[in-house]
Amino acid sequence: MKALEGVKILDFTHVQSGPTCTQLLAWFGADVIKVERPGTGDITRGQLCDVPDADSLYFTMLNHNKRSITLDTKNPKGMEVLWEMVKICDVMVENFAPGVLDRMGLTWAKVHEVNPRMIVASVKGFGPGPYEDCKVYENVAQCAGGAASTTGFRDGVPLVTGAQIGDSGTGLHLALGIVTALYHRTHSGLGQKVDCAMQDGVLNLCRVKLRDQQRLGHGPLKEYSQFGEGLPFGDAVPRAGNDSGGGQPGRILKCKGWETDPNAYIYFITQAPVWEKICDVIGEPTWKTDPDYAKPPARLPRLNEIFARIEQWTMSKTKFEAMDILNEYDIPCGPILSMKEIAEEKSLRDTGTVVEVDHPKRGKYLSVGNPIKLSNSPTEVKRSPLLGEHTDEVLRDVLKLDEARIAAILDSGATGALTRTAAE
Ligand code: CAO
Repeated sequence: MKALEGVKILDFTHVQSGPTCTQLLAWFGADVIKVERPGTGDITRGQLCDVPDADSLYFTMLNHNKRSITLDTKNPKGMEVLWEMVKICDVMVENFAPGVLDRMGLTWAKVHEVNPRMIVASVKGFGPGPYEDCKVYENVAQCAGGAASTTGFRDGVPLVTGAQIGDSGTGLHLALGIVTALYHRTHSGLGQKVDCAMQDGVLNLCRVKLRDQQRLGHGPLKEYSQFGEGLPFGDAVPRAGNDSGGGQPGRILKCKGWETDPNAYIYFITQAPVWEKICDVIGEPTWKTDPDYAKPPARLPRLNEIFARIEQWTMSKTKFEAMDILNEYDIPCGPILSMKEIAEEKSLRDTGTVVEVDHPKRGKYLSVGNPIKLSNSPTEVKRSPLLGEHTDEVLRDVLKLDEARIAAILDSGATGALTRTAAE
């Protein structure tokens, strides 16, 4: 049995944040039924398309292991079906703009009355406050959650990161909230509301920067390069380039081939316990005892000089040669891997972190599998559903509606014209 087998999810999510959450739950074994608008479905099906007439990778990579039912919720018969789903599902997950669910009549009070065991989980851009009514996408969350103001270089503009911490990060938070509420329900017998705002999710991932904001009140941040450069700090945490956010100074350093390869770099951490080994590797044995370099506090004002010297060494090696040598001495480091290198990395394929999936309309493609590995509940990644592929199946086998009712629903157009044809 899969870990979440038996859990039924009414997946009312779209774009990225909500679908990431429900995809994880599906990978853990939940039966995730995605409700989509007839005709178009999740807007991402048609965004950033690369293969004609096939669902985009944007959609397929976020909606594995789900079923799809098309329902026009602006049609009364569509809402009727939706309420039938509310009655039998354990969790409803949604990430509509603020107010949409209420306008559909799916208020928490009404849902809780119809199915007191149902958990209703929502992603919104902001929690209660001045921006609660705003629509939000990834980069807005990164900006409002403190990530952008602390990312990039001191003399440059704020930067967003390629990691989708606003969307996928919030989806992860929401999934944890849902399984926690499911566990709580085993004691209470009741569902509850689970809310996660994207701003809050991003801030949670930026907590070291709120740490630094408070440290700033007690003096300069000595592990930031800016300190060694003698530049004064302002009243807010500055952008710190590639400085390490932890207590062990680190930087991205050039490796052999950097002039032509944009990813010929390595992240190098001058962890205190292995400082002597670092000195030996780079050929500066006197730094082991020299009072200007021997202890971490003495090194802090000299980080630029120290990393420049280490870089002379890394530039004489490829990033993989440097990795091999440094790992022998237990010196923490990591190559800057391109997406091409990651896609081709055998060990990631072996563990199911990168998977090849077959799709009837687009053929084979690569996706990121489940990064969370459960020993008794392994993940099998199955292709995303075609739009409305399971409409009939859900009406008949899941909701167990009788034929007359199904015919009335199909005739009303609530599931869309395509499904009607398929049913006939
Ligand atoms: N049938 C009929 N209508 C449907 C439907 C269906 N199956 N599903 C949704 N709709 C309707 C809704 O009822 C709503 O109509 P009204 O505005 O008339 O009530 C309408 O679709 C629009 O929904 P939306 O507001 O969620 O979509 P949008 O494109 O306007 O906004 C987004 C998109 C992402 C900005 C917004 O959903 C949002 O802010 N979500 C919360 C934050 C979030 O998750 N952002 C991350 C997005 S990327 O992961």
